[in-house]
Amino acid sequence: MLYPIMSESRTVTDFSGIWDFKLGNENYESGISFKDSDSIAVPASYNDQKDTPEYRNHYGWVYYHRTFYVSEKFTNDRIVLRFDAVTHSAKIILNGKEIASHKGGFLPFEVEITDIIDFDCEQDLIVAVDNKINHSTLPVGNENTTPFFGSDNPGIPSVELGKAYKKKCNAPNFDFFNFAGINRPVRLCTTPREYIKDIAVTSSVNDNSAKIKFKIELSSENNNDKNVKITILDEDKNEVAFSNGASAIITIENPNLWNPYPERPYLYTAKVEYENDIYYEPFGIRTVEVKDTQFLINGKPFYFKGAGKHEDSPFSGRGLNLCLDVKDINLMHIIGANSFRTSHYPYAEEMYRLCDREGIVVIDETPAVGIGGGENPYKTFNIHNHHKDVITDLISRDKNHPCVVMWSLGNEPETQRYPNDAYDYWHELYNLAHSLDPQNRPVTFVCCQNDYTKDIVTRTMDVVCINRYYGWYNLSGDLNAACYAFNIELDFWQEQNKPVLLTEYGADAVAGIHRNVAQMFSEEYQWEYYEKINEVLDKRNFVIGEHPWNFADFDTIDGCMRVGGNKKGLFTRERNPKSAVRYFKNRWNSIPNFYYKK
Ligand code: GCB
Repeated sequence: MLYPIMSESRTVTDFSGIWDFKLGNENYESGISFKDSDSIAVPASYNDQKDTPEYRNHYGWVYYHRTFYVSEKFTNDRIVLRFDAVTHSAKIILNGKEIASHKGGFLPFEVEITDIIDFDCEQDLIVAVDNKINHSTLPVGNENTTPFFGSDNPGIPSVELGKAYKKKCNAPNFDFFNFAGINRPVRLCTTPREYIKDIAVTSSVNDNSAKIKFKIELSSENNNDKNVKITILDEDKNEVAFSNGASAIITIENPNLWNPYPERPYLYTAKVEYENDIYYEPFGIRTVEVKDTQFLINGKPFYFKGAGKHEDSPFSGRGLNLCLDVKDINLMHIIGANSFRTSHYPYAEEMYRLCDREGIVVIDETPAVGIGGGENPYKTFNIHNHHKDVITDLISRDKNHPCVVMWSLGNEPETQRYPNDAYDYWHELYNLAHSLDPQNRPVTFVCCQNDYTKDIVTRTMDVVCINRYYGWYNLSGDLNAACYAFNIELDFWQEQNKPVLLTEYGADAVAGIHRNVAQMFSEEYQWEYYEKINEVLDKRNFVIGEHPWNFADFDTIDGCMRVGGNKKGLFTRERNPKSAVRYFKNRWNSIPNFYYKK
Protein backbone atom coordinates (compact mmCIF):
# COMPACT_ATOMS: atom_id res chain seq x y z
CA MET A 1 0.00 0.00 0.00
CA LEU A 2 1.39 3.41 -0.94
CA TYR A 3 1.97 6.10 1.66
CA PRO A 4 -0.41 9.04 1.18
CA ILE A 5 1.40 11.92 -0.51
CA MET A 6 0.47 15.09 -2.33
CA SER A 7 1.54 15.37 -5.95
CA GLU A 8 0.41 17.15 -9.09
CA SER A 9 -2.45 14.62 -9.25
CA ARG A 10 -3.06 13.74 -5.59
CA THR A 11 -4.34 15.60 -2.55
CA VAL A 12 -4.25 14.72 1.13
CA THR A 13 -6.42 16.27 3.84
CA ASP A 14 -5.35 15.46 7.37
CA PHE A 15 -8.18 14.88 9.84
CA SER A 16 -5.93 15.38 12.89
CA GLY A 17 -7.59 17.57 15.49
CA ILE A 18 -10.18 17.44 18.22
CA TRP A 19 -12.98 14.94 17.59
CA ASP A 20 -16.15 14.09 19.54
CA PHE A 21 -15.77 11.01 21.72
CA LYS A 22 -17.85 8.59 23.74
CA LEU A 23 -16.86 5.56 25.79
CA GLY A 24 -18.98 2.52 25.02
CA ASN A 25 -19.31 -0.98 26.41
CA GLU A 26 -18.13 -4.48 25.71
CA ASN A 27 -20.49 -4.87 22.75
CA TYR A 28 -20.79 -2.65 19.71
CA GLU A 29 -23.77 -0.32 19.66
CA SER A 30 -25.13 1.47 16.61
CA GLY A 31 -26.84 4.84 16.62
CA ILE A 32 -24.63 6.46 19.28
CA SER A 33 -25.57 10.09 19.91
CA PHE A 34 -22.73 12.58 20.21
CA LYS A 35 -24.74 15.10 22.18
CA ASP A 36 -22.80 15.74 25.40
CA SER A 37 -19.76 13.97 24.01
CA ASP A 38 -16.23 14.39 25.35
CA SER A 39 -13.42 16.01 23.36
CA ILE A 40 -10.53 13.84 22.23
CA ALA A 41 -7.30 14.45 20.35
CA VAL A 42 -6.64 12.48 17.15
CA PRO A 43 -4.19 10.90 16.59
CA ALA A 44 -3.44 9.64 20.10
CA SER A 45 -4.51 6.86 22.42
CA TYR A 46 -7.54 7.87 24.43
CA ASN A 47 -6.47 6.19 27.69
CA ASP A 48 -4.46 9.01 29.26
CA GLN A 49 -6.37 11.97 27.82
CA LYS A 50 -8.80 12.10 30.71
CA ASP A 51 -7.62 11.05 34.13
CA THR A 52 -10.31 8.62 35.15
CA PRO A 53 -10.18 4.84 35.62
CA GLU A 54 -12.97 4.60 33.05
CA TYR A 55 -10.70 6.01 30.34
CA ARG A 56 -7.47 4.41 31.47
CA ASN A 57 -8.86 0.91 32.00
CA HIS A 58 -11.64 0.97 29.44
CA TYR A 59 -12.75 -2.38 28.08
CA GLY A 60 -14.52 -2.64 24.73
CA TRP A 61 -15.83 -0.11 22.25
CA VAL A 62 -15.37 3.64 22.01
CA TYR A 63 -16.80 6.02 19.41
CA TYR A 64 -15.11 8.89 17.60
CA HIS A 65 -17.04 11.41 15.56
CA ARG A 66 -16.38 14.34 13.23
CA THR A 67 -17.79 15.90 10.10
CA PHE A 68 -16.10 16.96 6.87
CA TYR A 69 -16.80 18.29 3.41
CA VAL A 70 -15.53 17.23 0.00
CA SER A 71 -15.41 19.91 -2.62
CA GLU A 72 -17.10 19.42 -5.97
CA LYS A 73 -13.68 19.98 -7.54
CA PHE A 74 -13.01 16.29 -6.82
CA THR A 75 -16.03 14.90 -8.70
CA ASN A 76 -13.83 13.13 -11.23
CA ASP A 77 -11.38 11.74 -8.69
CA ARG A 78 -11.15 8.61 -6.64
CA ILE A 79 -11.66 9.46 -2.98
CA VAL A 80 -10.57 7.34 -0.04
CA LEU A 81 -10.43 7.62 3.70
CA ARG A 82 -7.13 6.26 4.95
CA PHE A 83 -6.74 5.07 8.52
CA ASP A 84 -3.09 4.54 9.44
CA ALA A 85 -3.79 2.61 12.66
CA VAL A 86 -6.96 2.11 14.64
CA THR A 87 -6.25 -0.06 17.66
CA HIS A 88 -7.35 -2.86 17.72
CA SER A 89 -10.38 -3.14 15.48
CA ALA A 90 -12.66 -0.66 13.82
CA LYS A 91 -15.95 -0.05 12.13
CA ILE A 92 -16.32 2.95 9.85
CA ILE A 93 -19.75 4.55 9.68
CA LEU A 94 -20.35 7.24 7.09
CA ASN A 95 -23.61 9.18 7.07
CA GLY A 96 -25.23 6.56 9.29
CA LYS A 97 -24.15 3.53 7.23
CA GLU A 98 -21.43 1.07 8.16
CA ILE A 99 -19.10 1.11 5.16
CA ALA A 100 -16.11 -0.89 6.40
CA SER A 101 -14.60 -2.80 9.25
CA HIS A 102 -10.98 -3.73 9.98
CA LYS A 103 -9.18 -6.02 12.36
CA GLY A 104 -5.66 -5.28 13.61
CA GLY A 105 -4.43 -2.16 15.32
CA PHE A 106 -1.07 -1.37 13.77
CA LEU A 107 -1.43 -1.32 9.99
CA PRO A 108 -3.25 1.00 7.61
CA PHE A 109 -6.46 0.41 5.71
CA GLU A 110 -8.29 2.45 3.11
CA VAL A 111 -11.99 2.82 2.45
CA GLU A 112 -13.04 4.09 -0.93
CA ILE A 113 -15.93 6.54 -0.70
CA THR A 114 -15.93 7.88 -4.27
CA ASP A 115 -19.47 6.79 -5.01
CA ILE A 116 -21.08 7.26 -1.64
CA ILE A 117 -20.45 10.87 -0.75
CA ASP A 118 -22.40 13.95 -1.65
CA PHE A 119 -20.10 16.75 -2.69
CA ASP A 120 -20.30 20.07 -0.87
CA CYS A 121 -22.56 18.55 1.82
CA GLU A 122 -21.65 17.86 5.42
CA GLN A 123 -20.41 14.27 5.76
CA ASP A 124 -20.83 12.56 9.10
CA LEU A 125 -18.04 10.18 10.09
CA ILE A 126 -18.02 7.80 13.06
CA VAL A 127 -15.07 5.57 13.83
CA ALA A 128 -15.98 2.87 16.33
CA VAL A 129 -12.96 1.29 17.97
CA ASP A 130 -12.69 -1.89 20.01
CA ASN A 131 -9.70 -2.46 22.32
CA LYS A 132 -10.52 -6.06 23.22
CA ILE A 133 -7.67 -8.51 22.93
CA ASN A 134 -8.10 -12.25 23.14
CA HIS A 135 -6.95 -15.52 21.60
CA SER A 136 -7.96 -14.43 18.12
CA THR A 137 -6.20 -11.06 18.12
CA LEU A 138 -2.59 -9.95 17.68
CA PRO A 139 -1.33 -9.01 20.18
CA VAL A 140 -2.86 -11.75 22.30
CA GLY A 141 -4.94 -11.18 25.43
CA ASN A 142 -6.45 -13.49 27.99
CA GLU A 143 -9.91 -11.99 27.99
CA ASN A 144 -11.49 -14.86 29.85
CA THR A 145 -9.07 -15.07 32.72
CA THR A 146 -9.67 -11.57 34.06
CA PRO A 147 -9.39 -11.02 37.83
CA PHE A 148 -11.02 -14.11 39.14
CA PHE A 149 -11.63 -15.00 42.72
CA GLY A 150 -11.33 -18.73 42.49
CA SER A 151 -9.22 -21.68 41.59
CA ASP A 152 -7.29 -19.69 38.95
CA ASN A 153 -5.59 -17.67 41.65
CA PRO A 154 -3.25 -19.65 43.84
CA GLY A 155 -3.27 -18.36 47.38
CA ILE A 156 -6.95 -17.44 47.29
CA PRO A 157 -9.39 -20.10 48.48
CA SER A 158 -11.64 -21.45 45.78
CA VAL A 159 -15.25 -20.33 45.82
CA GLU A 160 -18.25 -21.60 43.93
CA LEU A 161 -18.46 -20.20 40.44
CA GLY A 162 -21.53 -18.19 41.30
CA LYS A 163 -19.68 -16.28 43.98
CA ALA A 164 -16.55 -15.65 41.94
CA TYR A 165 -15.49 -12.06 41.39
CA LYS A 166 -15.58 -11.56 37.68
CA LYS A 167 -15.14 -8.23 36.02
CA LYS A 168 -14.33 -8.27 32.39
CA CYS A 169 -11.20 -6.39 31.45
CA ASN A 170 -8.32 -6.82 29.07
CA ALA A 171 -5.56 -9.04 30.41
CA PRO A 172 -2.66 -8.52 27.99
CA ASN A 173 -0.39 -11.47 27.40
CA PHE A 174 2.38 -8.95 26.82
CA ASP A 175 4.32 -6.39 28.81
CA PHE A 176 3.14 -3.03 27.50
CA PHE A 177 0.05 -1.01 28.26
CA ASN A 178 -2.88 -1.74 25.97
CA PHE A 179 -3.11 1.81 24.63
CA ALA A 180 -5.95 2.07 22.11
CA GLY A 181 -7.92 4.37 19.88
CA ILE A 182 -7.15 6.23 16.67
CA ASN A 183 -3.41 6.06 17.23
CA ARG A 184 -2.28 7.33 13.84
CA PRO A 185 -3.60 9.87 11.34
CA VAL A 186 -6.86 9.65 9.44
CA ARG A 187 -6.67 11.28 6.02
CA LEU A 188 -8.91 11.97 3.09
CA CYS A 189 -6.93 11.23 -0.05
CA THR A 190 -7.79 11.85 -3.67
CA THR A 191 -6.21 10.35 -6.76
CA PRO A 192 -7.30 10.20 -10.37
CA ARG A 193 -9.73 7.33 -11.08
CA GLU A 194 -7.04 5.57 -13.07
CA TYR A 195 -4.23 5.50 -10.59
CA ILE A 196 -0.97 3.95 -9.46
CA LYS A 197 -1.95 1.31 -6.95
CA ASP A 198 1.40 0.05 -5.78
CA ILE A 199 5.12 0.18 -6.51
CA ALA A 200 7.72 -2.47 -5.70
CA VAL A 201 11.41 -1.56 -5.96
CA THR A 202 14.33 -3.94 -5.67
CA SER A 203 17.99 -3.39 -6.44
CA SER A 204 21.08 -5.44 -7.06
CA VAL A 205 24.59 -4.09 -7.26
CA ASN A 206 27.49 -5.40 -9.30
CA ASP A 207 30.81 -3.62 -9.28
CA ASN A 208 29.91 -0.03 -10.04
CA SER A 209 26.53 -0.59 -11.51
CA ALA A 210 23.10 -1.06 -9.93
CA LYS A 211 20.07 -2.66 -11.53
CA ILE A 212 16.81 -1.30 -10.14
CA LYS A 213 13.75 -3.40 -10.80
CA PHE A 214 10.30 -1.80 -10.70
CA LYS A 215 6.93 -3.47 -10.65
CA ILE A 216 4.08 -1.01 -10.82
CA GLU A 217 0.56 -2.13 -10.01
CA LEU A 218 -2.14 -0.17 -11.79
CA SER A 219 -5.75 0.45 -10.83
CA SER A 220 -7.10 -1.74 -13.52
CA GLU A 221 -5.30 -4.77 -14.83
CA ASN A 222 -6.45 -4.30 -18.42
CA ASN A 223 -4.81 -0.97 -18.70
CA ASN A 224 -2.02 -0.38 -21.09
CA ASP A 225 1.11 -0.42 -19.04
CA LYS A 226 2.95 1.36 -21.86
CA ASN A 227 1.44 4.51 -20.40
CA VAL A 228 3.69 4.12 -17.37
CA LYS A 229 6.79 6.30 -17.16
CA ILE A 230 9.44 5.95 -14.45
CA THR A 231 12.00 8.68 -13.91
CA ILE A 232 14.73 8.34 -11.31
CA LEU A 233 15.71 11.53 -9.56
CA ASP A 234 18.82 11.94 -7.43
CA GLU A 235 18.89 13.93 -4.20
CA ASP A 236 19.37 17.15 -6.17
CA LYS A 237 16.29 16.30 -8.23
CA ASN A 238 18.37 15.66 -11.36
CA GLU A 239 17.02 12.98 -13.67
CA VAL A 240 19.49 10.11 -13.68
CA ALA A 241 17.55 7.40 -15.51
CA PHE A 242 14.28 6.83 -17.26
CA SER A 243 12.11 3.95 -18.46
CA ASN A 244 8.66 3.09 -19.87
CA GLY A 245 6.35 0.28 -18.78
CA ALA A 246 4.98 -1.12 -15.55
CA SER A 247 7.77 -3.70 -15.27
CA ALA A 248 11.12 -2.10 -15.76
CA ILE A 249 14.77 -2.70 -15.05
CA ILE A 250 16.79 0.47 -14.89
CA THR A 251 20.57 0.59 -14.66
CA ILE A 252 22.39 3.26 -12.72
CA GLU A 253 26.14 3.49 -13.15
CA ASN A 254 28.23 4.49 -10.14
CA PRO A 255 25.21 4.53 -7.85
CA ASN A 256 25.20 6.21 -4.48
CA LEU A 257 24.34 3.47 -2.02
CA TRP A 258 22.08 3.70 1.02
CA ASN A 259 24.35 3.06 3.98
CA PRO A 260 23.69 3.32 7.71
CA TYR A 261 24.64 6.54 9.48
CA PRO A 262 27.31 7.99 9.83
CA GLU A 263 27.82 6.98 6.20
CA ARG A 264 25.40 8.54 3.77
CA PRO A 265 21.94 6.96 3.55
CA TYR A 266 21.49 8.08 -0.04
CA LEU A 267 17.91 8.22 -1.27
CA TYR A 268 16.77 8.35 -4.86
CA THR A 269 13.19 9.13 -5.81
CA ALA A 270 11.19 7.26 -8.43
CA LYS A 271 8.75 9.58 -10.14
CA VAL A 272 6.08 7.25 -11.51
CA GLU A 273 3.58 8.59 -14.03
CA TYR A 274 0.54 6.75 -15.31
CA GLU A 275 -2.25 8.39 -17.29
CA ASN A 276 -2.95 11.48 -15.18
CA ASP A 277 -1.52 10.15 -11.95
CA ILE A 278 1.92 10.96 -10.51
CA TYR A 279 3.51 9.39 -7.45
CA TYR A 280 6.93 9.98 -5.87
CA GLU A 281 8.49 6.99 -4.11
CA PRO A 282 11.79 7.44 -2.25
CA PHE A 283 14.06 4.40 -2.35
CA GLY A 284 17.61 3.42 -1.53
CA ILE A 285 20.06 1.18 -3.34
CA ARG A 286 21.37 -1.36 -0.86
CA THR A 287 21.59 -5.10 -0.55
CA VAL A 288 20.98 -7.33 2.46
CA GLU A 289 22.04 -10.93 2.85
CA VAL A 290 22.80 -13.54 5.49
CA LYS A 291 25.96 -15.46 4.72
CA ASP A 292 27.25 -18.12 7.10
CA THR A 293 27.29 -16.36 10.47
CA GLN A 294 27.31 -12.84 9.10
CA PHE A 295 24.65 -10.26 8.28
CA LEU A 296 25.76 -8.36 5.20
CA ILE A 297 24.56 -4.91 4.22
CA ASN A 298 25.99 -3.89 0.86
CA GLY A 299 28.19 -6.97 1.04
CA LYS A 300 29.86 -5.94 4.33
CA PRO A 301 29.34 -7.64 7.72
CA PHE A 302 27.13 -5.38 9.81
CA TYR A 303 27.04 -5.18 13.63
CA PHE A 304 23.66 -4.20 15.12
CA LYS A 305 24.03 -1.61 17.90
CA GLY A 306 20.76 -0.27 19.21
CA ALA A 307 17.74 -1.26 21.23
CA GLY A 308 14.25 -2.61 21.28
CA LYS A 309 11.77 0.26 21.41
CA HIS A 310 8.13 1.06 21.98
CA GLU A 311 5.79 3.65 20.60
CA ASP A 312 4.98 5.07 24.01
CA SER A 313 4.89 8.55 25.43
CA PRO A 314 3.22 10.48 28.23
CA PHE A 315 -0.30 11.70 27.40
CA SER A 316 -0.37 10.35 23.80
CA GLY A 317 0.16 6.71 24.80
CA ARG A 318 0.83 4.83 21.59
CA GLY A 319 -0.30 7.79 19.46
CA LEU A 320 1.92 9.15 16.71
CA ASN A 321 4.50 11.44 18.27
CA LEU A 322 6.70 12.83 15.50
CA CYS A 323 8.70 15.03 17.82
CA LEU A 324 9.62 12.03 19.95
CA ASP A 325 10.54 10.00 16.88
CA VAL A 326 12.94 12.70 15.73
CA LYS A 327 14.36 13.05 19.23
CA ASP A 328 14.89 9.28 19.57
CA ILE A 329 16.72 9.05 16.27
CA ASN A 330 18.92 11.97 17.30
CA LEU A 331 19.64 10.27 20.62
CA MET A 332 20.57 7.13 18.70
CA HIS A 333 23.02 9.10 16.59
CA ILE A 334 24.56 10.59 19.72
CA ILE A 335 25.04 7.27 21.50
CA GLY A 336 26.36 5.56 18.38
CA ALA A 337 23.35 3.27 17.88
CA ASN A 338 22.66 2.21 14.31
CA SER A 339 19.46 0.14 14.58
CA PHE A 340 16.31 -0.81 16.48
CA ARG A 341 13.53 -3.38 16.38
CA THR A 342 9.93 -2.23 16.10
CA SER A 343 9.06 -4.30 19.17
CA HIS A 344 6.30 -5.46 19.36
CA TYR A 345 4.26 -4.23 16.39
CA PRO A 346 4.68 -2.29 13.16
CA TYR A 347 5.36 1.40 13.86
CA ALA A 348 3.91 4.45 12.14
CA GLU A 349 5.04 4.88 8.53
CA GLU A 350 6.55 8.25 9.37
CA MET A 351 9.16 6.49 11.54
CA TYR A 352 10.36 4.30 8.65
CA ARG A 353 10.54 7.30 6.32
CA LEU A 354 12.58 9.08 8.97
CA CYS A 355 14.93 6.09 9.35
CA ASP A 356 15.36 5.95 5.56
CA ARG A 357 16.57 9.57 5.67
CA GLU A 358 18.62 9.22 8.83
CA GLY A 359 20.32 5.92 8.05
CA ILE A 360 18.93 3.92 10.96
CA VAL A 361 18.51 0.19 10.34
CA VAL A 362 15.16 -1.35 11.30
CA ILE A 363 14.02 -4.87 12.16
CA ASP A 364 10.33 -4.76 11.35
CA GLU A 365 8.14 -6.80 13.69
CA THR A 366 4.51 -7.95 13.47
CA PRO A 367 2.16 -7.52 16.47
CA ALA A 368 2.37 -11.27 17.16
CA VAL A 369 3.28 -11.13 20.81
CA GLY A 370 1.77 -13.29 23.52
CA ILE A 371 1.31 -16.57 21.65
CA GLY A 372 1.81 -18.82 24.62
CA GLY A 373 0.77 -19.83 28.10
CA GLY A 374 -1.92 -22.24 29.19
CA GLU A 375 -2.95 -24.86 26.68
CA ASN A 376 -1.11 -25.49 23.44
CA PRO A 377 -1.75 -22.16 21.65
CA TYR A 378 -1.19 -23.76 18.26
CA LYS A 379 -4.23 -25.93 18.84
CA THR A 380 -6.42 -23.55 20.84
CA PHE A 381 -5.75 -20.02 19.49
CA ASN A 382 -7.51 -18.86 16.37
CA ILE A 383 -4.82 -16.62 14.92
CA HIS A 384 -2.94 -18.27 12.06
CA ASN A 385 -4.99 -16.74 9.25
CA HIS A 386 -5.01 -13.32 10.87
CA HIS A 387 -1.24 -13.61 11.35
CA LYS A 388 -0.85 -14.33 7.63
CA ASP A 389 -2.96 -11.28 6.79
CA VAL A 390 -0.85 -9.12 9.06
CA ILE A 391 2.41 -10.32 7.47
CA THR A 392 0.95 -9.70 4.03
CA ASP A 393 -0.11 -6.16 4.95
CA LEU A 394 3.16 -5.39 6.72
CA ILE A 395 5.30 -6.41 3.78
CA SER A 396 2.97 -4.67 1.37
CA ARG A 397 3.33 -1.45 3.41
CA ASP A 398 7.08 -1.52 4.19
CA LYS A 399 8.68 -3.43 1.33
CA ASN A 400 10.44 -0.45 -0.28
CA HIS A 401 12.06 1.02 2.82
CA PRO A 402 15.85 0.70 2.63
CA CYS A 403 15.96 1.01 6.42
CA VAL A 404 14.09 -2.29 6.82
CA VAL A 405 16.64 -5.10 6.66
CA MET A 406 14.78 -7.99 8.27
CA TRP A 407 11.24 -9.12 9.11
CA SER A 408 10.45 -10.39 12.58
CA LEU A 409 7.39 -12.63 12.49
CA GLY A 410 6.72 -12.20 16.21
CA ASN A 411 8.03 -12.02 19.73
CA GLU A 412 8.50 -14.75 22.34
CA PRO A 413 5.94 -17.37 21.35
CA GLU A 414 5.70 -20.82 22.83
CA THR A 415 8.31 -23.01 21.11
CA GLN A 416 9.50 -25.43 23.70
CA ARG A 417 6.50 -27.37 25.00
CA TYR A 418 5.04 -28.10 21.56
CA PRO A 419 8.09 -27.84 19.30
CA ASN A 420 6.58 -29.59 16.28
CA ASP A 421 3.35 -27.58 16.33
CA ALA A 422 5.40 -24.43 16.75
CA TYR A 423 7.60 -25.42 13.82
CA ASP A 424 4.64 -25.96 11.52
CA TYR A 425 2.99 -22.70 12.57
CA TRP A 426 6.07 -20.50 12.18
CA HIS A 427 7.49 -22.11 9.09
CA GLU A 428 4.39 -21.51 7.08
CA LEU A 429 4.73 -17.83 8.01
CA TYR A 430 8.48 -17.86 7.33
CA ASN A 431 7.88 -19.18 3.82
CA LEU A 432 5.04 -16.71 3.29
CA ALA A 433 7.22 -13.74 4.24
CA HIS A 434 9.98 -14.87 1.90
CA SER A 435 7.54 -15.35 -0.94
CA LEU A 436 5.91 -11.93 -0.44
CA ASP A 437 8.99 -9.75 -0.09
CA PRO A 438 10.27 -8.55 -3.47
CA GLN A 439 13.63 -7.85 -1.81
CA ASN A 440 13.67 -11.28 -0.13
CA ARG A 441 15.08 -9.94 3.12
CA PRO A 442 16.09 -12.29 5.93
CA VAL A 443 13.20 -13.50 8.09
CA THR A 444 13.34 -14.22 11.79
CA PHE A 445 11.28 -14.35 14.92
CA VAL A 446 12.39 -13.59 18.45
CA CYS A 447 12.53 -16.37 20.99
CA CYS A 448 12.23 -16.09 24.73
CA GLN A 449 14.44 -17.59 27.39
CA ASN A 450 13.55 -21.26 27.39
CA ASP A 451 15.12 -24.65 27.06
CA TYR A 452 16.76 -23.81 23.75
CA THR A 453 17.72 -27.44 23.17
CA LYS A 454 14.03 -28.34 22.76
CA ASP A 455 13.11 -25.37 20.57
CA ILE A 456 13.42 -26.33 16.90
CA VAL A 457 12.05 -23.11 15.39
CA THR A 458 14.60 -20.52 16.48
CA ARG A 459 17.54 -22.35 14.98
CA THR A 460 15.82 -22.63 11.60
CA MET A 461 15.27 -18.91 11.08
CA ASP A 462 17.69 -16.89 8.92
CA VAL A 463 19.03 -15.14 12.02
CA VAL A 464 18.75 -16.52 15.54
CA CYS A 465 17.20 -13.76 17.64
CA ILE A 466 17.22 -14.35 21.37
CA ASN A 467 15.88 -12.41 24.35
CA ARG A 468 17.90 -13.26 27.44
CA TYR A 469 17.65 -12.08 31.02
CA TYR A 470 20.42 -13.99 32.79
CA GLY A 471 21.17 -11.84 35.82
CA TRP A 472 17.67 -10.40 35.96
CA TYR A 473 14.78 -12.88 35.77
CA ASN A 474 17.22 -15.79 36.19
CA LEU A 475 20.23 -15.79 38.48
CA SER A 476 18.93 -12.48 39.73
CA GLY A 477 21.60 -10.26 41.18
CA ASP A 478 24.53 -12.58 40.41
CA LEU A 479 26.24 -11.32 37.29
CA ASN A 480 29.09 -13.81 37.41
CA ALA A 481 26.66 -16.71 37.47
CA ALA A 482 24.67 -14.97 34.70
CA CYS A 483 27.74 -14.80 32.45
CA TYR A 484 28.62 -18.40 33.21
CA ALA A 485 25.14 -19.61 32.21
CA PHE A 486 25.00 -17.41 29.14
CA ASN A 487 28.34 -18.76 27.98
CA ILE A 488 27.01 -22.31 28.20
CA GLU A 489 24.07 -21.27 26.04
CA LEU A 490 26.34 -19.53 23.52
CA ASP A 491 28.34 -22.76 23.13
CA PHE A 492 25.08 -24.30 21.95
CA TRP A 493 24.41 -21.54 19.43
CA GLN A 494 27.95 -21.67 18.14
CA GLU A 495 27.25 -25.24 17.03
CA GLN A 496 24.24 -24.11 14.97
CA ASN A 497 26.45 -22.04 12.68
CA LYS A 498 23.97 -19.18 12.33
CA PRO A 499 24.26 -15.47 13.08
CA VAL A 500 22.91 -14.70 16.55
CA LEU A 501 21.44 -11.35 17.53
CA LEU A 502 20.72 -10.55 21.17
CA THR A 503 17.40 -8.79 20.59
CA GLU A 504 16.71 -8.19 24.29
CA TYR A 505 18.74 -8.19 27.47
CA GLY A 506 18.50 -5.82 30.36
CA ALA A 507 17.88 -4.93 33.95
CA ASP A 508 15.34 -2.54 35.45
CA ALA A 509 16.95 0.59 36.84
CA VAL A 510 14.88 3.20 38.58
CA ALA A 511 16.48 6.52 37.62
CA GLY A 512 18.05 8.04 40.71
CA ILE A 513 18.58 4.83 42.66
CA HIS A 514 22.31 4.45 43.28
CA ARG A 515 24.32 1.84 45.17
CA ASN A 516 28.06 1.65 45.81
CA VAL A 517 27.90 -2.10 45.34
CA ALA A 518 25.73 -2.75 42.33
CA GLN A 519 22.33 -4.00 43.42
CA MET A 520 19.25 -4.77 41.37
CA PHE A 521 17.13 -1.75 40.36
CA SER A 522 20.09 0.62 40.79
CA GLU A 523 21.68 2.45 37.87
CA GLU A 524 25.00 0.83 38.83
CA TYR A 525 23.56 -2.66 38.44
CA GLN A 526 22.16 -1.86 35.02
CA TRP A 527 25.56 -0.51 33.92
CA GLU A 528 27.49 -3.46 35.33
CA TYR A 529 25.01 -5.91 33.85
CA TYR A 530 25.65 -4.56 30.35
CA GLU A 531 29.39 -4.33 30.85
CA LYS A 532 29.64 -7.97 31.92
CA ILE A 533 27.25 -9.44 29.36
CA ASN A 534 28.88 -7.47 26.57
CA GLU A 535 32.27 -8.96 27.50
CA VAL A 536 30.69 -12.34 26.84
CA LEU A 537 29.25 -11.19 23.51
CA ASP A 538 32.51 -9.73 22.35
CA LYS A 539 34.18 -13.13 22.49
CA ARG A 540 31.74 -14.65 20.02
CA ASN A 541 32.20 -13.88 16.35
CA PHE A 542 28.80 -15.27 15.38
CA VAL A 543 27.03 -12.70 17.61
CA ILE A 544 26.07 -10.01 15.13
CA GLY A 545 24.60 -7.45 17.45
CA GLU A 546 23.27 -6.24 20.75
CA HIS A 547 19.89 -4.63 21.41
CA PRO A 548 19.46 -3.72 25.09
CA TRP A 549 15.89 -3.81 26.33
CA ASN A 550 14.66 -1.09 26.20
CA PHE A 551 15.65 2.19 24.61
CA ALA A 552 13.45 4.01 27.15
CA ASP A 553 11.19 3.23 30.10
CA PHE A 554 7.61 2.55 29.05
CA ASP A 555 4.13 2.15 30.44
CA THR A 556 2.77 -1.28 31.28
CA ILE A 557 -0.22 -2.82 32.97
CA ASP A 558 -0.20 -2.80 36.75
CA GLY A 559 1.64 -5.71 38.28
CA CYS A 560 3.87 -6.49 41.21
CA MET A 561 6.93 -6.61 38.93
CA ARG A 562 6.39 -3.09 37.58
CA VAL A 563 6.92 0.22 39.37
CA GLY A 564 5.27 2.90 37.28
CA GLY A 565 5.96 0.84 34.18
CA ASN A 566 8.93 -1.10 32.87
CA LYS A 567 12.17 0.55 33.96
CA LYS A 568 14.62 -1.29 31.73
CA GLY A 569 15.10 1.83 29.61
CA LEU A 570 18.53 3.27 28.97
CA PHE A 571 16.61 6.54 29.03
CA THR A 572 13.66 7.41 31.23
CA ARG A 573 10.27 7.74 29.60
CA GLU A 574 11.01 11.49 29.36
CA ARG A 575 14.33 10.69 27.61
CA ASN A 576 16.69 11.64 30.41
CA PRO A 577 19.79 9.41 30.42
CA LYS A 578 20.48 6.81 33.08
CA SER A 579 24.12 6.08 33.88
CA ALA A 580 24.32 3.18 31.39
CA VAL A 581 23.89 5.66 28.54
CA ARG A 582 27.40 6.94 29.18
CA TYR A 583 28.72 3.40 29.03
CA PHE A 584 26.97 2.63 25.73
CA LYS A 585 27.92 5.98 24.23
CA ASN A 586 31.59 5.16 24.74
CA ARG A 587 31.22 1.57 23.63
CA TRP A 588 29.10 2.08 20.54
CA ASN A 589 30.96 5.11 19.27
CA SER A 590 34.06 2.94 19.19
CA ILE A 591 32.40 -0.02 17.43
CA PRO A 592 32.17 0.50 13.65
CA ASN A 593 29.00 -0.44 11.73
CA PHE A 594 30.98 -2.86 9.58
CA TYR A 595 33.72 -5.44 10.17
CA TYR A 596 33.50 -5.27 13.97
CA LYS A 597 34.09 -9.01 14.19
CA LYS A 598 36.43 -10.95 11.99
C1 GCB B 1 10.57 -9.73 27.33
C2 GCB B 1 9.57 -9.18 26.38
C3 GCB B 1 9.36 -7.69 26.58
C4 GCB B 1 9.32 -7.36 28.06
C5 GCB B 1 10.64 -7.75 28.68
C6 GCB B 1 10.68 -7.47 30.19
O1 GCB B 1 11.12 -10.78 27.13
O2 GCB B 1 9.87 -9.46 25.06
O3 GCB B 1 8.17 -7.32 25.94
O4 GCB B 1 9.04 -6.02 28.30
O5 GCB B 1 10.85 -9.12 28.50
O6 GCB B 1 11.15 -6.42 30.58
O7 GCB B 1 10.21 -8.30 30.94
